[in-house]
Amino acid sequence: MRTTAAVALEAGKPMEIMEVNLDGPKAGEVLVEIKATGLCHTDDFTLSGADPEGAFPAILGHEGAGVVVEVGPGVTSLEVGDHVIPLYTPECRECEYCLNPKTNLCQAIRSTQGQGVMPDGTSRFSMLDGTPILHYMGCSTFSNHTVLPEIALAKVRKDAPFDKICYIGCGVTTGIGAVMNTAKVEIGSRGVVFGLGGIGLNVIQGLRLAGADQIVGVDLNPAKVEMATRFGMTDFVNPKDVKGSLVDHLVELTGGGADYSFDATGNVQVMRDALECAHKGWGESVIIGVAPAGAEISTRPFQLVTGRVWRGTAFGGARGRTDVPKIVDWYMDGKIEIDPMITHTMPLEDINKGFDLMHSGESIRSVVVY
Ligand code: NAD
Ligand code: AHE
Ligand code: ZN
Repeated sequence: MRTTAAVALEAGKPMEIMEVNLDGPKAGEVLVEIKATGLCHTDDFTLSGADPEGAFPAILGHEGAGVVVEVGPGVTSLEVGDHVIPLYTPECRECEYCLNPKTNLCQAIRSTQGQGVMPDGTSRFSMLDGTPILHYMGCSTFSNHTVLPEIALAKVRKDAPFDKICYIGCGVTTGIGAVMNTAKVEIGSRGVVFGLGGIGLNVIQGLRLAGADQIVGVDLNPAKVEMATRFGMTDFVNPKDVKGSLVDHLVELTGGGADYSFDATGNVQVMRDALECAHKGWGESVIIGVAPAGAEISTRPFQLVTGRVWRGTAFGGARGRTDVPKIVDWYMDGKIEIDPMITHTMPLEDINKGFDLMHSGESIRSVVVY
């Protein structure tokens, strides 16, 4: 079939909207019509050329929601008409990772996914002249239609709005899951969140749900304060306004350090500050942000010797096929909020403008509606 997609032809260049060829689903695969997709900073990171796994031409996008159009041979858990959210962290329920309760990092298709191809080693997308186009994070939601493995789709209820629940495909689940699944924050905790964007705001929302007493937000952009406060931030710190050490300031503000801190910026110096503002003896710091190729984190080992814990999280530790339908229920039941964070919607033709809004700090989440 033919479909319309935003194609990333090369790093550092705006995507181009074009008709592309899409082959139908092979065994174990599913053809999905994407109805809406969010723009996550990770898409921008890959488009910029900073992603060691970035390869072009590719169809980016990994925060979508849509409808099953066709199932390939052997698909048993989905049928035409089902509503689905694509999963860049699949859940095969069989590999040694899925069978280990300590991780959500299903590895069943990770190597081919990282190379931009389907599990059989080929791409379903091509240009009209036949040139193959790579998949991205196994999702490619910047295409109106895409093909995914069955294990990379969460089936969700049909009354949930696509233009809101697409955000559960990454940002919402990552932020709330970092608090609930990775940090396992206790009632009464003090948290510090670096970066009040599409992910950090959901960390804040997660901290409030977990019953944190103090939720400190740190961002260079004061325009983020209003939304962060709405979602539960109790204190705001702009590093530009702090005289002296930011870490010392945060330790004082939290009465000795954060029980839990989170990096949602992708900046390795921020990751260090996040670790070092955690409380001596027990503070845990969770890295969510994705750093560019070649970037490394560092700290004095004494920071860990004296009881701080440094850890990371992918997709908020969520097991997608199991957890994502529940998070959709939380949204539909009013337990979590999504709508205010979606500050802009646009047609696919304007997707590059969505990234401009991200760069200027004007948006929280932009959503493309097909
Ligand atoms: P975003 O652009 O919406 O938000 C980033 C925020 O960080 C902005 O508000 C910006 O002003 C702030 N910021 C930037 N530099 C800062 C600094 N030095 N100090 C304080 N604040 C600073 O991005 P997003 O979509 O929220 O993504 C955030 C990060 O999380 C990205 O690195 C993204 O790639 C990563 N991410 C990781 C996962 C995962 O599973 N681990 C999932 C989604 C996104
Ligand atoms: N390809 C990058 C790493 C990118 C990365 O860390 N991705 C996160 C999801 S970000 C979503 O917005 C993730 O899930 N990582 C686990 C995995 O297996 O990819 C690089 O540095 O090579
Ligand atoms: Zn993302």
